Amino acid sequence: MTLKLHNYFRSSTSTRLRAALNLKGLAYEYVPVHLPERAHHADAFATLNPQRLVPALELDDGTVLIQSLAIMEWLDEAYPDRPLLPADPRARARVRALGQMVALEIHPINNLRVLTYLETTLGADAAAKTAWIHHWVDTTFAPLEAMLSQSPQTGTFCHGDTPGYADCCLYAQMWNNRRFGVDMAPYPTISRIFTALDALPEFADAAPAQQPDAI
Ligand SMILES: N[C@@H](CCC(=O)N[C@@H](CS)C(=O)NCC(=O)O)C(=O)O
Repeated sequence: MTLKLHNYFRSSTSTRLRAALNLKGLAYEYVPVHLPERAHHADAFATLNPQRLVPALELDDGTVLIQSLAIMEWLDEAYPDRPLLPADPRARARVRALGQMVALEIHPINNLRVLTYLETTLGADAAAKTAWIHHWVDTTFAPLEAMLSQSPQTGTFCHGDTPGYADCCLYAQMWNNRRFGVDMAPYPTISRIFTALDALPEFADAAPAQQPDAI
């Protein structure tokens, strides 16, 4: 199966999916979609994803999968080897919760189109946008740090010593945090997990700076 990943180097939803594909050992063709040039608003891209968001994963029969979390779940179903989610239902619920804290509570509020709306429609300046981003990261990173630091289920990674679904979400968010200067001092467990993930080629190769369209 040939997989074509329509994505952008700096997009954290793209980074999370690149890490997931790498963890599963699946090769893919990298198709850059230049978000600042609004390539995702071109009609050609809208035929792939009517939502005009990256990533989109195109399969060799023309099927296009969208929504990174749905795609990650599909990857586990289509390629059961090297699962992103653990087998035990309670463990799966914990891992989904950790990943979705980042993917559903931080990312959508700090997404490019939200920041653009804040600036162009509501008149927010750069400092206000940065304060917004930090606020919404901190709002979820504080409970995430508490959950990870207090649970015996946390290991080298978010859940035990095998990286997976939640780690893909966390790793990607950390690059946004760095870009926008989020202070990580209050989050030692998250920082430790990020360092462990970044030491793995599956994650390091998914990092924004390593992508062909990185600037
Ligand atoms: N929930 C979607 C979110 C996709 C998404 O918002 N992607 C961002 C990049 S990280 C995007 O395309 N933003 C374009 C924009 O905001 O205009 C997913 O997980 O795939």
